Amino acid sequence: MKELLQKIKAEALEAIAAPEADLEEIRVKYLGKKGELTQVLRGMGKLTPEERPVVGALANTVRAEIESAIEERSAEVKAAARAAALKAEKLDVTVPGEEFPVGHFHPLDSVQKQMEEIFIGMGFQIAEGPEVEKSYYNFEALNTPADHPARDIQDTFYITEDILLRSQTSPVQIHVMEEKQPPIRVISPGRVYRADEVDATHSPLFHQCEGIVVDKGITMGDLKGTLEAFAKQMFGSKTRLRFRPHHFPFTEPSAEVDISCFVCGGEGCRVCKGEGWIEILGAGMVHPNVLRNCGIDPEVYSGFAFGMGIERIVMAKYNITDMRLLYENDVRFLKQF
Ligand code: 2NM
Repeated sequence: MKELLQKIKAEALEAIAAPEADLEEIRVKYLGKKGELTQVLRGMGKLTPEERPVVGALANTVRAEIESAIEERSAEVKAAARAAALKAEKLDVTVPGEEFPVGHFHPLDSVQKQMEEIFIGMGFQIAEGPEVEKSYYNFEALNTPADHPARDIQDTFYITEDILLRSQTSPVQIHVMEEKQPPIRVISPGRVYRADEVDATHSPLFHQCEGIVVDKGITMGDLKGTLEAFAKQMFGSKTRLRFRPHHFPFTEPSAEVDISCFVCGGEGCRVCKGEGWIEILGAGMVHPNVLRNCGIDPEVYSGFAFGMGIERIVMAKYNITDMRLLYENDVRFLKQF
């Protein structure tokens, strides 16, 4: 019987050591309820009382040896599998990442946003309105009757005789004033249209940001202070303003406003074309007729208004000499801003 046990042990250990060993199958085959070792133990009844403990002890040793061999091999197999998995999943964290292209705002949008933030910081609200307007809101309410010469340079696209594409964003402000009494502090950025030929400085579609403040006791001083605060934030803290008398039908008095050149500081350079100044906006005190048209009493309230072209500011800021570049959406151009 001892020889049988030794034979079982030798076979089992050999099977366990085999390269493709199925350890569970081996365990069942040798140690299971119907396994070879169990069969031997069952036959122990036939042994003499002297032999029994000796064979029993040997059987236990053989069982323990097979068990530990299985365990050892099983640990080896697991470790090998893990090592293989780690090798297969190896991640080289030093490999440079794949570039993920991220877009950014168009310069017209980023400048408009910057303007909005500056005016919001001064207590203004953003007002929006339709691009298709009644002629009344684009012209008549703004003290610009049909025979007014200002209509020529503001010529726009007509949908019908009295519905048109707005040539300025002031109609938005007319709506605001019609709907609420002062205090009013709004800006209206957005698209506007004019019947202009395309060239380096003109486009039938462009962008404006207009603003209006109406309250008791608003003066030209408030206009200058507000625009100066805007210009210093937009173009730099050393920026100075210059007001030149002008005419707009919807403001009285009116002015064109220049900023000191943000490149040369006023010395004269390529950007300001040697002038030292760059024209950026129009402004004035809201005409009493305009206030009256909106149901606001000019004897009680006064206001200032201003308007600027966003393209013009983008072009000055980035030294762009052809406005068409802003609409062509050539990525090689847009990438630069
Ligand atoms: C400008 C220049 C001056 C303006 C006037 C108004 C309103 F609605 F109050 F009448 N809004 N915007 C205005 C004034 C616009 O653009 C060059």
